[in-house]
Amino acid sequence: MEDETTAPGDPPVGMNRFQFERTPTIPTADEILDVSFRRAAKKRREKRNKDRANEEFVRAVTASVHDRLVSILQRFPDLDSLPPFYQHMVEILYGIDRMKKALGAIGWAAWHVREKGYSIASTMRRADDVADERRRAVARIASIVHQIDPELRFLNDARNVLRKLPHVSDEFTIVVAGYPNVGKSSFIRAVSSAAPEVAAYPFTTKGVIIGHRMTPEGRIQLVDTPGILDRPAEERNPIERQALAALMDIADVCLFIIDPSEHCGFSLEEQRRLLDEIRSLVTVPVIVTCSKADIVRRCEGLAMSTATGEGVNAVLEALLAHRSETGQCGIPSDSMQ
Ligand SMILES: Nc1nc2c(ncn2[C@@H]2O[C@H](COP(=O)(O)OP(=O)(O)OP(=O)(O)O)[C@@H](O)[C@H]2O)c(=O)[nH]1
Ligand SMILES: [Mg+2]
Repeated sequence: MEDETTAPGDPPVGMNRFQFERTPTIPTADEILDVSFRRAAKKRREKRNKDRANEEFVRAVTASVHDRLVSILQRFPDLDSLPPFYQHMVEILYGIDRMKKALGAIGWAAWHVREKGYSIASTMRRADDVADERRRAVARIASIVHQIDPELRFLNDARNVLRKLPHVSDEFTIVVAGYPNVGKSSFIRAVSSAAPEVAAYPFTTKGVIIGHRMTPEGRIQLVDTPGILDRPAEERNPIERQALAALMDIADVCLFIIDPSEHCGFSLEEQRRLLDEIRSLVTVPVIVTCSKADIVRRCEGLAMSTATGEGVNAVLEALLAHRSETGQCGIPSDSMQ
């Protein structure tokens, strides 16, 4: 589905607006059946010829259930054309194949409901007990739809989680990494031209800050990595490892923040080890900066303080200098020895 409306500050239409946000709630089997039966029953009450009414009831239920199932498929994002970041996320959290299987089951049910429903409807006029045929059709349709209830619930759960993912567009992207409390979010807030988006990654309870900034060359985005780098690589679970890889995948340049004051709770040594790991993970340039320069100056590289604003612009400029290299594999910068 193509989005035609944009709110102020939204990326322009066509720039990977995240499609799960526009996916309606997926009903359960009972919800689909209740609405379809209620509508068809209302029509039946209005008919005088009872035999014709029974047949039309079955046709109406069949059409309604079928169309509702097809509409779920039509309004669900096409997984193969999702931007890579979201494909990654769907894969990490639910599995693309698992999700395709669920969608396939819904297509199967739509087809079977139509086959069964219309086939009973077309022969019921000749049956001895038309009302009995109607009940048979209802039972068949209900049974088919109930069979896919777990798939409907699975897709709705996924939709509820995926629609809350942060908006990540294909603009020039700075991914901000570093241990917790080093000042990642503070930096994104300091350089964002509008109020940063606060979203969530489903694999962490921490709020994600996504910031944007207008520059003469166009808009850039800054993406936070909270709750993923809280522990050494070997202690990270598979979801965290994949999530980190997915985030690094969207980076045009990575900003690694070191807190030399160690107020963040991690020693300089530990922070340097994480820096080495990040460098081995990405093919884009890694810019290193030391935060909290208002407290401690123990940094040979770019020092900054989001508290006083010192050095913040210089860090941003160093990052933007890599804009012309977008799409190329950069050589990790060695701003800190
Ligand atoms: N003095 C001083 N404090 C800072 C500076 N930058 C950040 N802080 C403080 O450090 C703490 C952590 O900052 P955040 O920006 O939340 O750090 P973070 O890296 O986003 O942390 P997580 O989201 O937990 O990973 C906060 O209390 C900030 O106020 C700075 O330049 N100077
Ligand atoms: Mg943060």
